[in-house]
Amino acid sequence: MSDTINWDELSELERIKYESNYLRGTLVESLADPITGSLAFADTQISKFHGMYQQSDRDLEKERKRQKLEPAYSFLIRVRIPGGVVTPKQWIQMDELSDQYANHTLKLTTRQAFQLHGVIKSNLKKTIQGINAGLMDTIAACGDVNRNVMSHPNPAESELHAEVYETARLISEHLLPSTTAYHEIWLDQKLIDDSKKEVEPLYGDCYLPRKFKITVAIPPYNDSDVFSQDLGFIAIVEENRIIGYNVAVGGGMGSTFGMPEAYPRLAEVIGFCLPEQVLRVAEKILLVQRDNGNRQNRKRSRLKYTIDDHGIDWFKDELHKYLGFELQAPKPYSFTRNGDRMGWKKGADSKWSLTLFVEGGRVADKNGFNLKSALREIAQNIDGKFILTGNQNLIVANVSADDKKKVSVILKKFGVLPGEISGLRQNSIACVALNTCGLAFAEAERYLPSLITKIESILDQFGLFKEEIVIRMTGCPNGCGRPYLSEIGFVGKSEGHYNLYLGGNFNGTRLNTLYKETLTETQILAELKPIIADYAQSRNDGEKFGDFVIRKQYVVATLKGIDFKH
Ligand code: SRM
Ligand code: SF4
Repeated sequence: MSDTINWDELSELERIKYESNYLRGTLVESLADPITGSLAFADTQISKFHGMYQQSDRDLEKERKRQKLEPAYSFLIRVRIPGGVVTPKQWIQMDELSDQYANHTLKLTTRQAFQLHGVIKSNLKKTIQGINAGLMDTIAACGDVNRNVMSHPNPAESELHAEVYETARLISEHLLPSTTAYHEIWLDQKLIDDSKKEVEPLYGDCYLPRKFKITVAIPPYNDSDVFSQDLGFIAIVEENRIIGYNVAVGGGMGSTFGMPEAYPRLAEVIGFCLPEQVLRVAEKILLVQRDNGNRQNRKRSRLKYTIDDHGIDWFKDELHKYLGFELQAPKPYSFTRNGDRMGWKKGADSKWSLTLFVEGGRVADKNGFNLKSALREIAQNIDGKFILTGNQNLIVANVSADDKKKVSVILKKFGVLPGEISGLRQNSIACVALNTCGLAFAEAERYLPSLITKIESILDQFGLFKEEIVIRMTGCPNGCGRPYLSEIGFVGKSEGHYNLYLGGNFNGTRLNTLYKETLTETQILAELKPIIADYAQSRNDGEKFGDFVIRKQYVVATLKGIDFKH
């Protein structure tokens, strides 16, 4: 078959995938090479499908170069956790692995997964084995496959929420690659003798053209930003029963400065399917993308571009052919918000859950705020669930009334006092950026908290400290913190400089618009202050900040991804 492919026309990654023998590459040899802390180039690409990225400490970049040393290589490991739900035992396992092999922190990601940072090559296998010993895995957490499937984060909230979570879990299992390379390389399990006989029935030998992302939402909560995903299922509830799902396709946040053809785009609702059709619909949408996505240019290879290049009607026709039936017309639905609802809540089964704000998703012990120790002690002492949200926060769920008191006591003991934060901070997301992300132009996770403190003091002056406003920052335009769906968005341009975007809405159904470019902190604060003052004075009753800036014409609403400007 390789004779019939003109590799020169395709992106380099296509050949690497094809020649990898179903994701084996030369990973075993790369791992065994003692000379370097890195992997061979092709293996850096293949290892993504196994849930890891090779990185280097960017804080040390210049000094290492000066000393003529290779970069300080280490790896991030991403754990696949459909719907973000783990047991206390699994939490403890991750906590221990972070201390044993990583940088003593846990990162809760914007896709309800764990990341470990700073794992050196010689510890990769032990870490992956530790994760698997905790009955978790890292398969397909990265790479050109379907990634961790998200869902509304609290199955304990009601039976409907449990059903939505189960749907997400089943989709994730259904779309896993079938190669046994992962088990062979990391777990020393030789599952079949002749790997050449192996096939990937869904993915084929070149996998997808690019990453693929799915969520399952349950209105009115858009807490996994359904319109930012390649594929979103929106639960339709009638008489307290999920009668099916609206199907939304073609969302994505990634964009590139100076490339107008690479833009964020919101998913479009194309129809409705029954609960029993969900797996087939997910699979066939993935296959339409597998067979038609752009394999030449990775900047244009997500489903959103396949749809924009061919048209949504073509996409629907093609999907219906793959499905062998037509989706029904979409049903009405409405979202009210896209962030998390903080604090204690009682579930349908009379158990309690606490949604805790985790700044930047980083679970650490720092400056007397010992969140990591607190959560470890909670996991050791309560019988519940830990649920990672799509906004980098954490829900301690399924807690009995007695344990509820215990949780509060433990949090206080470790200096974690939920509830004392502003509405702005509660609704903040910052991507990782420096020092680990190789693509960052500027800080995000390490900087946003202090910027928020300064914006808070402006909000406080105008009596808006508790006002919920969605604010997001990323260190580059790739969009990992979904900045283009925020009411106030910052995207890093260079060290200390950010583009400022305004006018997304509170329920995550509108892209924001570039307001000012390449601002320093002083300029950001100077730009925001008069707008906040105006908002305090002349907003309508209940009017959210993102809607206000559009009504007052600070920016014009972005109606289509293709019209988005950097
Ligand atoms: Fe992301 C690449 C971190 C969610 C769009 N993302 C990266 C890498 C792996 C950098 C790299 O390729 O070398 C970052 C690693 C940084 C680090 O040191 O940890 C990275 N992305 C993250 C996380 C950890 C951000 C966070 O702070 O939570 C999120 C992990 C999610 C997970 O558990 O799977 C994360 N990334 C997202 C999202 C949000 C989402 O999925 O809901 C997006 C936007 C949605 C989308 O995909 O369109 C996103 N990441 C990207 C892109 C741009 C993709 C594109 O279509 O252009 C890249 C770059 C790429 O793929 O070339 C990227
Ligand atoms: Fe890195 Fe950019 Fe993603 Fe932030 S948005 S984690 S800087 S790739």
